[in-house]
Amino acid sequence: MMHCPADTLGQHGPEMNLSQPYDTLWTNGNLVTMAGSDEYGIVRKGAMAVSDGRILWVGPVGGLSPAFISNASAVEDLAGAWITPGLIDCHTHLVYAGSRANEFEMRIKGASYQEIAASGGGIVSTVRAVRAASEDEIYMQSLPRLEAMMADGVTTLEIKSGYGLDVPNELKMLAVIHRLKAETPLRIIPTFLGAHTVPPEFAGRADEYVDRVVEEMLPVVAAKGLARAVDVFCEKIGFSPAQTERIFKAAKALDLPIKLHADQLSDSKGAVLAARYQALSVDHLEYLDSSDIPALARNDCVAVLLPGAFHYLGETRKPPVAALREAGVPMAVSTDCNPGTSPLLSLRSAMNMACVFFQLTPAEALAGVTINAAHALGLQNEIGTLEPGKAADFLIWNIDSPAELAYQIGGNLLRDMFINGKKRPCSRS
Ligand code: DI6
Ligand code: FE
Repeated sequence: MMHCPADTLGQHGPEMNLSQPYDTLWTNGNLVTMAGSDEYGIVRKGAMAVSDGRILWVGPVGGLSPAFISNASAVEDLAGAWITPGLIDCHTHLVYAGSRANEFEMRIKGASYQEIAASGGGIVSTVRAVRAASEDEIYMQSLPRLEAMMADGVTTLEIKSGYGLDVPNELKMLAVIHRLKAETPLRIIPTFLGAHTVPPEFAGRADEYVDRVVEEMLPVVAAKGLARAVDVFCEKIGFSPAQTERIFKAAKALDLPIKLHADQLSDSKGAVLAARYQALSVDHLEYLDSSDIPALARNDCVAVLLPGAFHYLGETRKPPVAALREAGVPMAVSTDCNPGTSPLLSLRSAMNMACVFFQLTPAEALAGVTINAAHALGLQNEIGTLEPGKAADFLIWNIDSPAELAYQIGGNLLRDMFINGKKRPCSRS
């Protein structure tokens, strides 16, 4: 469920002096704060004050004093438009080279994802493409994907490495991720996924590859400060729980938080293992056993649902959403944008799929791409709600109710995007 702090509407952060001049007062908006007592935290006829890129005050227009209004350098009338926090895509593999459309054709003709992986395709075919491409080429191929994400309202994007699988190529991927971070307005969070699959040169020697990840790759990535978290693909076609645990121990020793691709294609007990290591999130979870859910709840671990991969692989087994809800485990929703199992460039479409396939409510889907996605990145105090003290990342939509964000598939619903209080172009042109 949503993580709602105490109702802060109409209040301000303790360090903020409301009698000072400030940048902008947005008035007459329908604010979907995602914090507060109802599921959307709606403030109708609301106002939001923004200064120095941060939210200063949020509340009903009626609560504004004349002095506070006159301290604004600019007053913007929203004329009843709907405003939400910026959307957060907390699990993507958006940086890669090439395409796997050929594998899509093979799967439609009957081959399974596991069969394709076993015969030298799958993740390894993207590894070949990434190793053969220059940093510039990977950047130029990844940028339009990032622009498509933005056009749908994404202001924060996690991007994983994991198609390089040796020191120079993992560093090349991380360099592309950092360049996207430097050269676009998006808030980009890099994750190191050196243990995505066993590379061809280590075929049959997975443990030796794990040695390489632990002894060579992780120390370099940590020393250079290139990743905010470490992820592993814990699966029969990826790494065993024992191998995963070795990587978790090494990451913890370097003070890097962990995440896990867990229990997607089989019940490998990855999620409970990750919870024991206080993972920020466990992602996928189609095969998560209900008896493992209390461990997630106890360890404040977010369940990230990836309905794009479920759809694309034609899966039938669903994550135990009702039991996760019942246990109060926060659920996030993400595209899992990747070239093999989820070439999905619309976070709103992922929201729609989470509702249709996994029975999330539209409000839960929105929490899944705002506050709960922030939580899955460890950024719940910085972004994810419209609350005083948080970064002023917000969206103005052409909608008549917040449920429309999950209801409509495609279309241009976004009117304007603000990141750190600054207006950002959000069209693809
Ligand atoms: N996320 C992943 O990392 C793998 N599956 C998933 O949902 C596979 C990505 C790929 O096939 O390239
Ligand atoms: Fe993934």
